Amino acid sequence: NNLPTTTAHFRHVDAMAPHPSSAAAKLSHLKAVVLGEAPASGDDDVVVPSHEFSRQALVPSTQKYLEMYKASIEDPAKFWSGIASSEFYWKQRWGDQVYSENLDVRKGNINIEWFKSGITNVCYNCLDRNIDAGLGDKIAIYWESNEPGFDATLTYSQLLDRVCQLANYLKSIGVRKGDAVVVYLPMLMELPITILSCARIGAVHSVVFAGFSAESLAQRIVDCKPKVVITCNAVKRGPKTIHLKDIVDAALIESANNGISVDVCLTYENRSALKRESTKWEKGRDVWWEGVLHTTGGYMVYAATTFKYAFDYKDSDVYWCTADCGWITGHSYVTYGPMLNGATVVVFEGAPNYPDPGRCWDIVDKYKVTIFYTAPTLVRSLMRDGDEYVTRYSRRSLRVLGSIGEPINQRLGVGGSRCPISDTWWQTETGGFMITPLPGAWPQKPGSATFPFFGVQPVIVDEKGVELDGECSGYLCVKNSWPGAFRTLYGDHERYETTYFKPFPGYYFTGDGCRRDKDGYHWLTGRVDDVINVSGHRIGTAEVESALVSHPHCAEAAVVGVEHEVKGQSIYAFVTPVEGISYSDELRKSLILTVRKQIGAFAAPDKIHWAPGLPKTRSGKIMRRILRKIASRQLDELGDTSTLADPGVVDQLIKLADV
Ligand code: 6R9
Repeated sequence: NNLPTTTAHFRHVDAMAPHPSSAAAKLSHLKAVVLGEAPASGDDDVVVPSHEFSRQALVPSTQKYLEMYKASIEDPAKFWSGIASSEFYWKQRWGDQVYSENLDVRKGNINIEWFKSGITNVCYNCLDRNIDAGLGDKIAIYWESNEPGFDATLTYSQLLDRVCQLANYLKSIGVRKGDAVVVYLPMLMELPITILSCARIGAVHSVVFAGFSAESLAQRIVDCKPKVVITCNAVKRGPKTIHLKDIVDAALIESANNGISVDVCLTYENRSALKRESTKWEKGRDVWWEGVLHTTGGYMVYAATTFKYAFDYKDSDVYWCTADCGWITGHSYVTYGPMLNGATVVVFEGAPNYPDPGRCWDIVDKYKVTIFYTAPTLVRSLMRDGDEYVTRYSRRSLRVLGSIGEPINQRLGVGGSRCPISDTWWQTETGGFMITPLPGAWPQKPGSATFPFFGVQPVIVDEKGVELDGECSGYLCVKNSWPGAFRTLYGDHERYETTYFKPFPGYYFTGDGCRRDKDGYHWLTGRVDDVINVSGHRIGTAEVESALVSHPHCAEAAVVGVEHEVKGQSIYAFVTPVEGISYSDELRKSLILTVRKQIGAFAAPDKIHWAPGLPKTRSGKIMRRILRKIASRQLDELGDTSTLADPGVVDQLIKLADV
């Protein structure tokens, strides 16, 4: 019952309802073309793929999906080994068993293995294999700089040359298979080049999003003890120049203080942002980039296959994903997924609203982008600036849209626009899409990620871990393994088991809530744990709280997420100052600065709410449920406060809400 039922869906597919409806037609071009127009009503809005789209789609009907899905569940070994051997190069084939798994903590250690003892190289599969197949002169990357008018391209052959140079350099300074390389780069071509070079020589790349602070970077350096850190001297984002190398310098001092010194800091000269003459330099450690020249198998097969089907990829497509390679989306769907398919990828260095909010559509027209994959938060932020920035551009090349990162706001939902939208639900942990529309295969419902990808068996369980049937809502788990599944937490297998497999024995627990409707569509309802999703960036409440309490004037802090028009959620912090310190604007600013410094600007609280005390149970647990209600000003929905150690705390907090 978590699959499309034929009656409900074929009716719609066969009907091939004409759209958009007249109500929808009144809505703005922005909503219509970028992410579809707003649905008129609730769940039951069904958007049928156009006949034209379905006819050419890789999965052209619900029936075809059901056939393939059943094959993937009934015999996963056959399904995935078929794809792995027909579409990838393996130096050595895997052993007798395609996969083995234990996802049940009651039966021993958690263990997921796919294509065991197979030998392959994901970089070889991205580049050499495609070049051998005749794609050498195909554009691999369109690079668009921050400044309109500055751009560059690399063909697959040129990309391979650049990757080999860097891979050779890394080898020459002693980077070996299994060694870690920390990468702190913005969206230059050098970022995918670096990722692929590491993969080529078997080095583990730890890409740190270039928005993280020196302290966060230092922590990651200490964790993975790399021989080399790769960065660039500076980057421009919009009108601002950010001196990345200075941040790395500070991080290297900090990590050296913690006993980890790094031999080489390889620095790319990003001339349009800063000339090398003005770059601070530490002789002996710093080297200019020039002249210098997950487990792999399962991740590779999964990233490539999900990319192909969820975006209905064709050789002639030009693909643009707006994510930064510092996050998982940039790994699976800027670099590996598309390149394994030999796709042409746009890499954009700059900010989406620079020099004006039309930049994205300018890029779409300039490169004739056909598949555009982005986050609802970006669209919301651009929508504030009005339609004229959108309608100025034709956007005619677009054929498929994808969305990622958060439950897609109803108002931005699909509504019968020309392009199908893949609302892809997945996680860093899953490596690739898990629940996603296959455009062309079945009708969509705005706001729903629809049905599971091949080989994925999602289940919804209640708080006791009992699987629920039919229409229901509860905790989203997965019952089996899939090739892209993460195999452990680096260096901490115990935490891996505790966090993901112990909450509901027998299943992988996603941390998300989910509802299944009468037609079997899945609706993600957001995190049920202490994770806040700000502009698609996943932030743990504990991380922000510990940054706040490290401030000498902060006694206690509790952080919750509140709904935010553009960011999805924003960070709202309740702070109790230490005895004798009173609230002040200065303290507020300095607390925010502490978080920016320790984690990064994207994690800074939007609101500090002074709290003489926090609502706690008698056992001392902070009741976040109450804090969330206060933060979102739903004061009449506070619920039962009688179990609090001191119910008076709540009234105090309400009084201070607007101080
Ligand atoms: C790829 C990525 C994962 C969390 C996930 C969920 C939320 C992602 C979503 C979505 C609703 C979607 N999420 N996609 N919620 N609909 N289409 O974002 O990975 O940074 O690990 O975040 O994002 O809450 O659990 P990650």
